[in-house]
Amino acid sequence: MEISVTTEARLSRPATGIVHLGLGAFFRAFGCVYVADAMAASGGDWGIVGVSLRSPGTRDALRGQGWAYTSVTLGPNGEETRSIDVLNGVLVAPEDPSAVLAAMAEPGVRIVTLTVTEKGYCHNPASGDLNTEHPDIIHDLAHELPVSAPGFLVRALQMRRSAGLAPFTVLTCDNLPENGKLVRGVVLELAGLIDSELATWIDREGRFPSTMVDRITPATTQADIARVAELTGRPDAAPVMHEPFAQWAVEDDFVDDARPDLAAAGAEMVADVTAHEHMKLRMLNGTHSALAYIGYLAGHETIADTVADPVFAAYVRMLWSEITPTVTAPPGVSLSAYADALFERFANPSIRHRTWQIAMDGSQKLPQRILGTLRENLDAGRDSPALFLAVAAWMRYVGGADETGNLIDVRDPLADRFRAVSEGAETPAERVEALLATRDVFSADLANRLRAPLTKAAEHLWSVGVRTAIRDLTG
Ligand code: CS2
Repeated sequence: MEISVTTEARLSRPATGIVHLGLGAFFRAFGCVYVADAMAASGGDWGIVGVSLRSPGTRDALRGQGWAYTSVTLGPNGEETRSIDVLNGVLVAPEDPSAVLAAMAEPGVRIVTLTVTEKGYCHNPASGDLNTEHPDIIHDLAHELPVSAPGFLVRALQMRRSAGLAPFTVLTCDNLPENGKLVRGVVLELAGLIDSELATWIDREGRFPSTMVDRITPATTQADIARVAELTGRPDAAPVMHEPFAQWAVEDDFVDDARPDLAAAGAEMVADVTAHEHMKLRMLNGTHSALAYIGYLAGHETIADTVADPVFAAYVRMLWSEITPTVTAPPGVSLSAYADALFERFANPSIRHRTWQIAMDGSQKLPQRILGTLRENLDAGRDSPALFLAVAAWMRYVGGADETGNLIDVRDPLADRFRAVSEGAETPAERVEALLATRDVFSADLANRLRAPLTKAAEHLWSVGVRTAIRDLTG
């Protein structure tokens, strides 16, 4: 009896329509939930095969539980759990890259979604172009079995073209501006270096809608795993913990219109996502990064702890006042209401989102989160002391030691370079000068314009410490 129930459940599973590259907690707390809701509302074969591009941890944790896992909504008044069962399997790319390509080349697969983080696109963060000196790209140009996300996209599209299939839609869900255009650019550039006819075909037939994704999802901890077992009465080796809020704005531009009914799941299907993206990247992610460096240096472990401190609450409000003049509100949105809602989200005490986690990969995040805003404010002659202080705090942070001399575990593709450069600088002004020379982050022209205000901010930060510097700013 039990066996036949299991068999029936297996037979009725939706077939795979999506391959997801970069199966971290965020996509399982976000995209998988939307796809589950879309299928519950309107059906369709949109089962997901997840791909881990590096390590087997997620696959190993989920395999024993039939790929299902618990999603936990952390509301201010308690937790709600839900079982998410849309994964049809998880592949680990370094173990078997051909299996990943074969999955992506399946005729039933119509969409490849991505959350590979900013650095996964192998682009130059300052220019957005493919970084052809990136070791993974050098590898992927020399071998047919890729290691990079752009490499997997290009080789799988090449297989589909040879098989006479339509391309899949590439749906990026990373926090990058005009993320569809960005991934399209790196894919076309890489394809062009491999086979120019392939690039022409992708250019003509491919679709790369941009998206704005939003749900705060801190990394799952051992304590979370224990808590979920307590809540549900079942062990789960890989639950995901997230806030109640979720927003997905998606450009409705898919190959053959083949997609799950995301609108039925609450996604906003729009013609142009730029306004949503700018608002979210600058107002949420920009302040998140600022609070991460500032909060970390002040000894705060999480974003919620940071904004519970009145000095820092005033600081984040000041950041929004500097950011909003550069943001055009999407239709029907009030930027001040959006900021108020963000403050509530940051303050949610159930979300233990570590400042250290958000501080990771600053070299890949700063350009779109903070530097674009600074550039526009400089152009318009508007001062941005709170944002300058945030960049100065990042400069302090990447030096690898906090204000009391404790070492910081800096995670960033450029961490070694930043540490070396910082150690060679004797004064804050020298540190600013040396870090501004990082062309992957600061264009030469922006570096020139930032030198004076950043030096001033850094000198003040170094001399009085982060808490006083913030207090001096916010009054
Ligand atoms: C955060 C984001 O880790 C980070 O850099 O700023 O992951 C943020 O939590 C999400 O973009 C919220 O949607």
